[in-house]
Amino acid sequence: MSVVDQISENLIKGKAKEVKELVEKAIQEKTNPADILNKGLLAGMGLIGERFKKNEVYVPEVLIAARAMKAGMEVLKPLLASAGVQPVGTVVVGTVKGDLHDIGKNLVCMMLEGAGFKVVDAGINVEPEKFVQLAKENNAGLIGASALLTTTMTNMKSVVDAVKSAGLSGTIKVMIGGAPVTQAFADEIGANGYAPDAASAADLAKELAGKK
Ligand code: B1M
Repeated sequence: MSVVDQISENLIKGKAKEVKELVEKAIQEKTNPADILNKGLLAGMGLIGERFKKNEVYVPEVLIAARAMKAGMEVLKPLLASAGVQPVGTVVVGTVKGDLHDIGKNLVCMMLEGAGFKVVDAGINVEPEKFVQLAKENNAGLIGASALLTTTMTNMKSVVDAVKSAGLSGTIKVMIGGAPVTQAFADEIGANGYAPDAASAADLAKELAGKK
């Protein structure tokens, strides 16, 4: 089995130490950094995402796999920049104003990173204008808003409106998700997309970024 396949396999099993060592080995063997990323780390994370969508694995397995991916990324990141490997896109992710739930939002961040995005984590209780400010500062084409309360999901419309008010509807797309959120709600508030879970959020982000 090639070293990139071993990286992918160990990532799926959540073996952070092994993934880090295998990435180091691949670098020593002069494997192309883009292959280590795409065929090793991202391929493994993609498979975990597929299994998560099918309920074959659950939140803990995804978190452990994401930790393994981070261990590999720490070694690989400096090489990616010098090899000219660009992220798929940049996305600002946060939980909307008034809402402190962040477990789902953090999962979404991890799956987006696993899909090759640069993720700017805005945190929780994020003001609509803050989403826009961070998107502008980081040249992000996407905002991801999460809400877990029926009382705060209405603040997602304020995020869509803040993007509009800044005159950026053409350049910044807004995707939403969270337990009480539905596609019908996304359509109603004029969001660009809705995803029911973290793995689907990564698929949707790629679609919205024109990478799928
Ligand atoms: Co809260 N809480 N909570 N809570 N809490 C819920 C959401 C609730 C359903 C519990 C209940 O009553 N049965 C209820 C909401 C009711 C409603 O609005 N209809 C509720 C309530 C009422 C409250 C408080 C108001 C309680 C109180 O103080 N009286 C309070 C509100 C605080 C606030 O936010 N202002 C509150 C507080 C808390 C804790 C702080 C104690 C804690 C949060 C800890 C934390 O996040 N760090 C908490 C928790 C843990 C929950 C439950 C138990 C679990 C939520 C969770 O993390 N799920 C929840 C009940 C439940 O769901 N069983 C509940 C796991 C997570 C992986 O799933 O976040 O849905 P989820 O994310 C999924 C998808 O939704 C999707 O992908 C994720 C993974 O696949 N997704 C996206 C999420 N964001 C996305 C964004 C996307 C795309 C997909 O694109 C951008």
